[in-house]
Amino acid sequence: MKKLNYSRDSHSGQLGRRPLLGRVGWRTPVALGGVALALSACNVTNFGMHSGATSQGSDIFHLYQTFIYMAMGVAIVTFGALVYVLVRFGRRKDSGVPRQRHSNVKIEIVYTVIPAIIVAVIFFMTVGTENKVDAVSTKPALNLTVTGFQWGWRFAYPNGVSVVTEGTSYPQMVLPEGEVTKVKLVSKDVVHGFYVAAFNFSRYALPGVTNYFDLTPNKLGTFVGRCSQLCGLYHAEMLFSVRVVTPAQFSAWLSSQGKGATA
Ligand SMILES: [Cu+2]
Repeated sequence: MKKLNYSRDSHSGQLGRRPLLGRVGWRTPVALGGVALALSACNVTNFGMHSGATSQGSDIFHLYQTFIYMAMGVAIVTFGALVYVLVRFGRRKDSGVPRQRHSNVKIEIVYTVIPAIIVAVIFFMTVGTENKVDAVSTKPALNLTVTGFQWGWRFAYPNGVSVVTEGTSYPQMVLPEGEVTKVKLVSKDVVHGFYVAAFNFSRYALPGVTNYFDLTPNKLGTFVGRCSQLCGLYHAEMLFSVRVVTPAQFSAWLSSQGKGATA
């Protein structure tokens, strides 16, 4: 049988065998594995994403994290198969090319059905999480109206309390931890975006459209908020902050604001 040469020497241009793994050696995979281990030791299981300071944001985070783990599984299987082929058929001097065939129906069905199942799983997980995140409570603990305008925000609480951008001061939204706040989001003029990175949440504030969503903070702290839509000259100044406090601190804050407003 005539031997087939299936790689070309890149320097001489002559046909010859230069197995890939022979050149790469075993050190590269081991080094890459070491880097991966070192990264996982530094708690990078967030994969660059916020873990979510609301229950809705945590749901989004867990969905994203699951996607990454699934992608890692796919990567291990595909790269594992690739490395197997390189080692099994690339190293020996006279092993020749693997047995050639026109098709393998069993394998083709497997590698069509498995990705289809993965896509279906991802789809239904996404729909489930989105429905949870977009669900709006009928009995929220707090109703809050957020208005975006050029160029600032108004956070209107019940009993006439409202916090608004004034001059160069950024407004602060105060929310009770562990309770559902139902936000009614509107715009006075152009398209704005209500965006809190730590909540993994962004939503349009559209003129003529009212959007509703729930925020259920599950972490105490202060978080940066921004306008996520380029809305004109001072768009970059449309900053705000969200301070999450305990329900008791929240009622104390709200009543103190109420007294200030009526005084
Ligand atoms: Cu804006």
